[in-house]
Amino acid sequence: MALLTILEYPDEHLRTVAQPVTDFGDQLQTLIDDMFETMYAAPGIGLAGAQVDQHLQLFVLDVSEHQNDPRVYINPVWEALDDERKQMQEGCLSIPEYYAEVPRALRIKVSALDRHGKPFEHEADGLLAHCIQHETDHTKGVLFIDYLSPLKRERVKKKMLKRHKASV
Ligand code: GNR
Ligand code: NI
Repeated sequence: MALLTILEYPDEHLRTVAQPVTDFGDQLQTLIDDMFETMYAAPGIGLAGAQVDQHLQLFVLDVSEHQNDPRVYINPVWEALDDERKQMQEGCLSIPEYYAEVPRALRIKVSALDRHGKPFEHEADGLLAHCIQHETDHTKGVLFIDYLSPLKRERVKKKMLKRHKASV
């Protein structure tokens, strides 16, 4: 297993629209294992391919209290089950140390493939639903700060550029 490098905003690669996964071979299995290791080490509750510069429609997540419920979603699609939305404080491993309230669908149904290409679907609410929407956004090159005002987004960008300069 290996720890992967997580891209940080405003890295333009985070804006890449991911391709569907079609090959469920060894390379994909290694990528998934490495993504779990990277997510748990960060630590984070989710990690999308785009964040480790792999522009495939996939993400891993684990929202359990004891980090013992690893899940993989490949070629995911979700739909809201009703009109109810909820604000939740979000963070992103690609935008370290910045948190903001983001409104998202409260209850969703998600359909995806597992790591062997087998379809599954389930309903989700609360943190899991937020996380699935956040991760699916990554597969489209969308970041949670895109839902904030342009002014706030500009402040985040400045803060991140300063941070990257400081770490050189
Ligand atoms: O670790 C993470 N926490 C989090 C909190 C609220 C909503 C979404 C997330 S996902 C984030 C990890 C990450 O950046 N995934 O893309
Ligand atoms: Ni993220």
